[in-house]
Order: sequence, then C-alpha cells, then structure tokens
Amino acid sequence: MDTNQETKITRRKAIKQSALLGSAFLIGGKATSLADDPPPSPATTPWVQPLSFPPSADNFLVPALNPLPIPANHQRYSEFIPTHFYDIPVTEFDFKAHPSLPFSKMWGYGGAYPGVTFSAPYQRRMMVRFRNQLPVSPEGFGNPDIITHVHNGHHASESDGFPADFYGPGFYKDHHYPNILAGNDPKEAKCTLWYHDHRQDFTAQNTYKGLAGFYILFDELDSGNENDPNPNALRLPSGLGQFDIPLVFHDRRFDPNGFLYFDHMTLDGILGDKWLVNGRVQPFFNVQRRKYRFRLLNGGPSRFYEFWLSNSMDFKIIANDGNLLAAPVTVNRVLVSVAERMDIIIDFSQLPATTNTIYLVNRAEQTNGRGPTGDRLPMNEADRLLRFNIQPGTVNDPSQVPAVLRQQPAMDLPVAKQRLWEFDRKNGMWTVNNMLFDESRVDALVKRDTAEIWTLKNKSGGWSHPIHIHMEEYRAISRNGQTPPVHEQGRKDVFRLGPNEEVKIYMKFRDWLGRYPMHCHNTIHEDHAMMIRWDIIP
Ligand SMILES: [Cu+2]
Repeated sequence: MDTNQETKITRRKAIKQSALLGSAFLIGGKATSLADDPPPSPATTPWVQPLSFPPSADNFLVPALNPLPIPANHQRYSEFIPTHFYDIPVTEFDFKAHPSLPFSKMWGYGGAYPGVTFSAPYQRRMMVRFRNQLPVSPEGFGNPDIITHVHNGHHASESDGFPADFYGPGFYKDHHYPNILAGNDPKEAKCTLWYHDHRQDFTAQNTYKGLAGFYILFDELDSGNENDPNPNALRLPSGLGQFDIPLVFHDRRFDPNGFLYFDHMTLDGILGDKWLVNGRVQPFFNVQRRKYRFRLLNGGPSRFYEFWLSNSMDFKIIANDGNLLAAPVTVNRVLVSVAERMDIIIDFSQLPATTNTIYLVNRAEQTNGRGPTGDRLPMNEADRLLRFNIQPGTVNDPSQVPAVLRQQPAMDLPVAKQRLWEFDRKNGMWTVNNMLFDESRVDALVKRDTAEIWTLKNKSGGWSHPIHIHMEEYRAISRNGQTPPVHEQGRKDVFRLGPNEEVKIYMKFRDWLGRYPMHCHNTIHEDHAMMIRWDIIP
C-alpha cells in the first residue's frame, strides 16, 4: 500500500526518557525537573481494565429548556425550529485512568470523561445548552471559562464556538445544531464528528483535562443498522459500543504521585507517556470473529499516530475526517494527525483459530511536540494502545463493506478568490502569515455561495501542523503539487502539513454567516497563537 507518507524503519532513536531521568525527581516530596523533560509517569500494568464508553448525550434530553432559548440569537431559527433539547452540565469530578493511579480532578461534558456521546440522525434539530458548572478557582491547570465547538459541524457562527465567545462558571450558552446538509446536498453527509472546548489560549489545557467527546451522525446510507432493509443502506458494522466502536486516543502524563500533569514549559507541543483509549490506560476489548467498525480519533494535544495491527494485517479505511470515501481503501497502516479521524473496518474472522490476541499499536516515532520524526518504530518496540482478545468460535455477521460508499460532491462553484496561508514560527510563538491570532482582526472576508482555493503552506522544515478550518469541508486539489493519496481525495476538515509541505484546497462557503477560525490543531500551537479569523458575508 502506498497511501501514507513513507516513513523509514530505524532503531528507536530516543531512549526512553524514563530510563535517564527516573531518579532525578522527588526532591522533598515535590516533583522537580532537572532536565527539559518532565519526569515519567508511574508504572501501570496494561490490559487490566476493559475498554469503556462514555454515556449517551440522550441521557440529558429534556422536554424543554428553562429558561427558553432566545430565537433572535440564532440564524435561521424559524427554518430549523429545534425538536430536541439537551441540557448538559460541564462539571469537575474525580477520575482515575487506571486502577493503580489515584483520582485526578477531571472536567467533562455530562460529568463524563470522555464527554457524553451525541448520536443522532441527520437533520435532527438540536438545541444544546452547555451549563458551565466548573469551579471558579480550579486546582492546577485549566481555565474554567469555556466555549464548545463541534469539530466538523456545519453550524451557524454563533453556535460554532468561536474561541473568544467563552463564558464562566454559573453561565450557560445555547448551541443550535440543526444538522443540515451543507448546500442541502446528501453527498455532504458526515459521520464521525467530535466536540471539545475551544477557549481562546486555553484549548490545550481544557481538552487535556477532559473537555472532549464524540458527536456521531447517521443518514440513509450510513444508517447505523447492519440489518437495514432499505436497499440504499450500506449496512456497515453497527451498534455503538457493540460493533461500531468510537475510540479516542489521548496520550497523557502523570506526575510522580500519579496525578494528571500538564507541562506548561514548552510551546513545541506536549507528549504523554501513557496511552489512554476512551479515557483508560491501555484497556482490552473482547471481540468476536467478525467485522467491526472503529472510529479512530486522535484527541491530541500534539502526538501523531501511525496505526497498525500488531500482526500487520490489512484493514479498510472507509471514512476520513468523518466523510465516507467513494470506495474503501485497503491498507495495513494509517497516519493520523491531531484531530483527524479515520473510520476503519477490521475483520477479525480473517484470523487463524489459534490467534487469540492482537494489539492496535502506534509506530510513529515522536520525541517532542513538534511532530513525528518520520521514522517508524520496529513492531516489537511499537506503542501498544489497545489489546483485542479474540473470542473463540464463529459468529453470524450480517454487516457488509460495499465496494461503493458515498459519491463525492462536485467542485462546481466558480472560484472567486485564491489565498495563500503560510504557517511559521516567530519569537517562539506560532504564526499564520506572520501574524498571531487577534479575535478582533478579520484576516479574510469570504462571500457566501462562492468557492475559493486556499494554499496551506508549512514554511518550516522542523515542525508539522495539522490545520483545521471550521464550518465547511474542503477537497485537496494537490499535495506538494501532486495528486493527493487516495484516502485524502474525499472531503476533509484537517490537513496534516509535514515539514515544508503544501496543500491546495477547494472550499465552498454555504448556508451560514459570521466569524469562523482556521488554526493549527496541535493545541499548544493553537493557543500560542496559530489561528486566524475569517468571516462569511452575504
Ligand atoms: Cu502546529
């Protein structure tokens, strides 16, 4: 397969920091760093806890919101009068990611880490109230002002979660999510979205502390029913938490006492040394010998993953950034930068009867927050993330992976303008076109119902930047002047810019007006302050 940036296999260059630094800490009972790197997390035993799933956001459905939402605050409210009301508290709670760690203070939507999972059919008209019940003066890191963004949501500006629209404890904000199809085009339907805090300058800390969850949409093709009698239904493996498995990957670090640790000292980006999947350190998952859909989400803050199965077996990519591809792509690995999603199908029925364990692993070598080194870890040194315990015996599998998934929308709107965006570094901060983010400065004015071509260019040879644009998805015209790899030829909302890379994208602007950002999704870069504001006007 050749769909990924090629990485060379070498010996692991970075000797584990833990081996070098393990004895340098705990002076007077207080963690003290004598080197640039923070101390390693305490040891934990892998595969002792099952994979778990956050509760459903439906648990927070209410007949009506009190006080009532204010229609005048929302664009096109009367066209999309809400039918489903969610009243979701955002709270602090005690959480342990592993049985041998102590409780840490975490934050979550609906009192859960990861946050409660939204799942809804397309065009469900939702009004979601996020009530900020965080402590006014929290311990440790994190800012209790919040603003929630649905990543890949096609929503009005006032509901999109503009980073400067944050609000403090004791207040709430209503987000109108009518889940419309962009341009009213069924080919624009998306599946795997997520939502997270977007508080200006504090997104890294607040999401690190837990403010992120899944937001999953279904439509007639991707109906969430592998037994769907509708002939248009794809009948992909289904049942959230059963055969349709959202997985969010968070690398995290814990201090020598076992409490969640956030490194304020570097602006390059931060790496954890514990592998959390859905909030648990190295869990196991019991699977049957059949097909499963896994929705892989890199939840950041700064790490890139190259996912493999430990036996190097093939799997199929069916969706990239929540967009079903035109056709499945068979691979044995996939590189996923921060905030990207890959929906993949793994068929465990291919395994010999004697195989009862395989692992999902990460082979991208990364030694600092700047980005992956480009080298690949040997399989026997790969980071093991999740263990699959393969159950004995055969089972009936009604699911299928059709050869044709979803047609891609046409690039049919005339191009009104071309823009160049250069991502660079200045005085230790992160810039776009030589500027730091200023929420009151409009860096681009675009007209609704036009299209533009944007060139995203990484000017640095030393860093990678996963670039995310809100509200509208886009298509790559070229990557480094060449046809993009096949799994990047569908719609996307994050483009990984490796060192000195350049991606040219085609983008339409439809349906809504107002302020939106574009930013690096290495959230450390985003907060310091690699972001621009662009506005849509009539
Ligand atoms: Cu970046």
